[in-house]
Amino acid sequence: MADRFDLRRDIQFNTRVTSATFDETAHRWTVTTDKGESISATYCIMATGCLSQPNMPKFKGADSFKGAIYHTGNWPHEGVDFTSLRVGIIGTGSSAVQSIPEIAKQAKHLTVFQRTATYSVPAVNAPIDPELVRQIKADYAGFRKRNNETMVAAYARFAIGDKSALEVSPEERNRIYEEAWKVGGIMFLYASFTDVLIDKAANDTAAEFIRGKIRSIVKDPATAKLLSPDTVAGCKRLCADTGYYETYNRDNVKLVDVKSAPIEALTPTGLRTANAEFEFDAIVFATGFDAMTGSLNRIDIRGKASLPLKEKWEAGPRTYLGLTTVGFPNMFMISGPGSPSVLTNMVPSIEQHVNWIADCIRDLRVQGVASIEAQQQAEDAWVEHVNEVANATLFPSCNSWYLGANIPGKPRVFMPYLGFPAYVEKCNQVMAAGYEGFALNKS
Ligand code: NA7
Repeated sequence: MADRFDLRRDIQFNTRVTSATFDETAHRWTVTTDKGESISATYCIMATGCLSQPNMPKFKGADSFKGAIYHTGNWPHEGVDFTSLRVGIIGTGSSAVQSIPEIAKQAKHLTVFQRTATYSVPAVNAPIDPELVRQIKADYAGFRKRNNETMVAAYARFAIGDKSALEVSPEERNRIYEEAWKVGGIMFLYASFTDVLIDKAANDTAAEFIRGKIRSIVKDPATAKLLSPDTVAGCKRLCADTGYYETYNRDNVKLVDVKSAPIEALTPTGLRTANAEFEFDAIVFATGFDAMTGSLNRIDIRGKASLPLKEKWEAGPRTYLGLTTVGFPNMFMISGPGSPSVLTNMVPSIEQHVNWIADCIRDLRVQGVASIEAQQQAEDAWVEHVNEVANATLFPSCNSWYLGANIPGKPRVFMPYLGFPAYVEKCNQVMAAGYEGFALNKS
């Protein structure tokens, strides 16, 4: 791809950006790197990722463990061989449910430390049926257009439901869930019915369906019970797995509840919970990310009056459209907080941002605009709107990373914006109206 589009000349590898500072007189950004370079640019586009800053819990004795430590978000490129090792894994989110079945196949023994049970549906990963590929390729543009009209900009492998989960008979509901389960993928929650993520009673039907599946798959009733969540399904990101629940039927896998007896410390030979000691050769942290703001806050970004972004966002991120933030002219974010980002299929979301920003920069050049900056009123209204939409759903009802609730001390703010089509329309309107809500500085 890089060669085909002749991109290599614009890429500098193995470089960490350490700071980005806006010069109000020159209307330019100065970016410094860990290689000691200083680069001047008119625009600064932060394409730093929503889930790229790993979260490593600060356990006591963290450095004392003599074995190998891995984080699922920093996996060694050369791979890891767990053959004949005793392995512990912390966490049961998406990264864990994908790793656990694979590690269990290799390891001598695998202990899973679960704090909060997760809902997972079968991923049903498989080669795509050639006939489906042919159909998709016959109408790529139509395929993408149809997907982009769904709330999450994704393809559902089954007909998208247009009914409430509560308006159909229990038999019909079960049939629809069963079909979505068989087909696979997380559209199980987004597309089976209209209200699973809005109405608690509707959500309960999906939650109970998944719990039923857990009970039917996991042979040991105590393990099945511990694996069964009692929270809102999909409030924390729904997981998709390949043989996750089945893995607990293996003799070499054990599930340990660390909600009732939390992990207290790492030790030279393993780890200690409030009521037991465990010995391991390797420990895998599947403990997630400082999502959406972590990778931005890691860089010393300073806008007008040298205000650090981190300070501006002390009480939570504030943006206009998730693309820009007041006080930081000519800085754009790709899939920033306040944009649909992680609640969509990321590829169309990122493409929409890239296209919008590219068109915006073209317009600014044509019009001789030196800098663009979101206006306070527009930002405040957008933040309020993002919250209003989220509060009409079940999403704010649990301690998810969408809310920053997985990181101690992080402000509790629902970060992504729900609803891709409405968002795209809003961005297009803003542009068509001559960048409504932005101040364009010509000097
Ligand atoms: P997640 O979904 O944030 O999962 C992290 C897991 O780690 C989750 O089960 C946490 O339990 C657990 N965790 C975190 N800290 C601890 C401590 N201190 N003790 C015990 N357990 C802990 O991250 P993933 O990498 O799996 O997935 C991130 C996204 O990537 C995913 O949502 C998809 O969008 C793709 P908790 O639930 O907080 O009790």
